[in-house]
Amino acid sequence: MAISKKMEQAINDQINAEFYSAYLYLAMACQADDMQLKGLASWFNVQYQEEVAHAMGFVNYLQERGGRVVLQAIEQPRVEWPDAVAMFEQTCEHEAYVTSRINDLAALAVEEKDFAATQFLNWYVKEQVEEEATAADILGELRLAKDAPGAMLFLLRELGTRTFVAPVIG
Ligand code: OFO
Repeated sequence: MAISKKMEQAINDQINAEFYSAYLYLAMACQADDMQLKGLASWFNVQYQEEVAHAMGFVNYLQERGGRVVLQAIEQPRVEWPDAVAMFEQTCEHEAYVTSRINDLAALAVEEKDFAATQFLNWYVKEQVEEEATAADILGELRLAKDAPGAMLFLLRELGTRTFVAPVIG
C-alpha cells in the first residue's frame, strides 16, 4: 500500500528535524573542540553521527514505501554555550522535543491505520527513551562535578570513550 501524502510530508519534516539535531550536536562538538575539551567534543561527534543515521533511517523508509524524499533547508543552530552543563541542558530539552515529534508521528500512523509505519516508528519510540535517559544521566553527573575539577576531568574523559555503532533501524 502506498504511503499517504500526509505521512509522506510528516516523514519529510522529521528527516529535516533529525538533520537539524545532527547540526545542533555538531555545533556543540565544534565548541567543545575550541574549548580543548576533547572527550566532550568526541561525545557530541558520536551524537552527530547518530542523528545522521536517524535521518537516513527515515530517508530509506520513505523510499522503500514509494514516497518522495524532499530535503528541506536546515535551520542554523546556536553556536555558543557557556559550558558543558548548558550543552547538556539543551540536549535534554531538545530530545524531549524530538520525542514529542516522534509521538505525533506514531499517533498519525495509528490514525491512518498505517501499521507498517507503526512498526517502523516503534524503533524511534524506544530510541527516544534511551536518548532522553542518557542525556539526563550525563547532565546529573556534570552538575555534580561542576565545582570539582578532578571529577569533571574524569567525567569528560569518560565521555570521550563513547564510540559510534551504526544503529540497525526498523
Ligand atoms: Fe534523533 O534522536 Fe536525538 O534528536
